[in-house]
Amino acid sequence: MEDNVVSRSGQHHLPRRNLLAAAGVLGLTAGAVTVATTTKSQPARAAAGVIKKVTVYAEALPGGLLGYGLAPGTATIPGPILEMYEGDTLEITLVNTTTQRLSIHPHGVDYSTGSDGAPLNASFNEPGETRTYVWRSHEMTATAGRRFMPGSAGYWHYHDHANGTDHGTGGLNKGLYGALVVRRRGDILPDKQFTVVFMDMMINHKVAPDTPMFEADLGQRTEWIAIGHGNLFHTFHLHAHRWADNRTGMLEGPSDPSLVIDNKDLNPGSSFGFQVLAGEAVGPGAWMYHCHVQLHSDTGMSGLFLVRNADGTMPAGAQEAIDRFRGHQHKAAATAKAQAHVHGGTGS
Ligand SMILES: [Cu+2]
Repeated sequence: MEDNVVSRSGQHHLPRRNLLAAAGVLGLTAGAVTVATTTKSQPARAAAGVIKKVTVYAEALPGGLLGYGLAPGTATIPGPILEMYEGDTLEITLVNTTTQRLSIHPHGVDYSTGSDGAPLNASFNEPGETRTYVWRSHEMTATAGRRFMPGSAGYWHYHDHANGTDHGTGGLNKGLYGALVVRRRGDILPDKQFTVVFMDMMINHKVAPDTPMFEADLGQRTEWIAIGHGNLFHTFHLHAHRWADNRTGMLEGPSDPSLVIDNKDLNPGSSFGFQVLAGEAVGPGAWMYHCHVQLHSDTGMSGLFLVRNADGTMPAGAQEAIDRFRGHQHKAAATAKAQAHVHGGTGS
């Protein structure tokens, strides 16, 4: 009777004699489970992160545009690069100085519905309203079965999700977007950072030759954050530089299997980033970056990456190239376009 106890949970306990016989095996198993559990929770337990508070101002810009800035009167398109380390929390207090409903919605990080930035969750700023959004992040953790849950580190982005439509289409069209970088502790920090947003037929809301000219001295570590928005398919290409198609753009060792590329799809909502040493293996000069969809590059989706000499002086031929880009080249493109229209009109 005592040998066959039914517990409160309804499970039959083994008769004592069987229990004793099985004890050795059970003991080992239990031990193994304990070890596995310890291993699982030990290696990459998230460090206690810090809470970083940032105030972001959404402001009206000339031409009916909108932008985010870190101080009143400093809004830009794209907005400021927001950064955090895995495990940290970013508390974004968004001050809406405009007369329009808007929000801030992040990619890649952790947040509750209240910080979603979407009207679906009533998460937005009314005109003139100030609201705090909380973005959390986590480090990589080991899980059972020799697998890993990825951490939050990556080249992400943020944007409005409430202006114009419930998807923030109006906000994106007006310039409410920017880069969000989540770093892993120990990541190499860059000397310079560039945000490049391909959206519709524009780069950072500009068309060549008014697109940004990014500048660095030879050998400086430049970090590129590429973001896609809008309704068109794009491919990002950078002349004379190449990067590993992984989280950082750098190979982690001689057998790192990452593809090395110099062109990558940049479609709406996606983002990636990489670090390259300016002019590495090729030297200084005026290099181009552009969308590699030909129709797009021909009609204004290109810009310049000016790699100066290591001492900051202008390399030979660079100014001529810049002048060509700003004048002649795009005049020629415009002329070719006009001629194409003329030919089309004659029915040839
Ligand atoms: Cu394109």
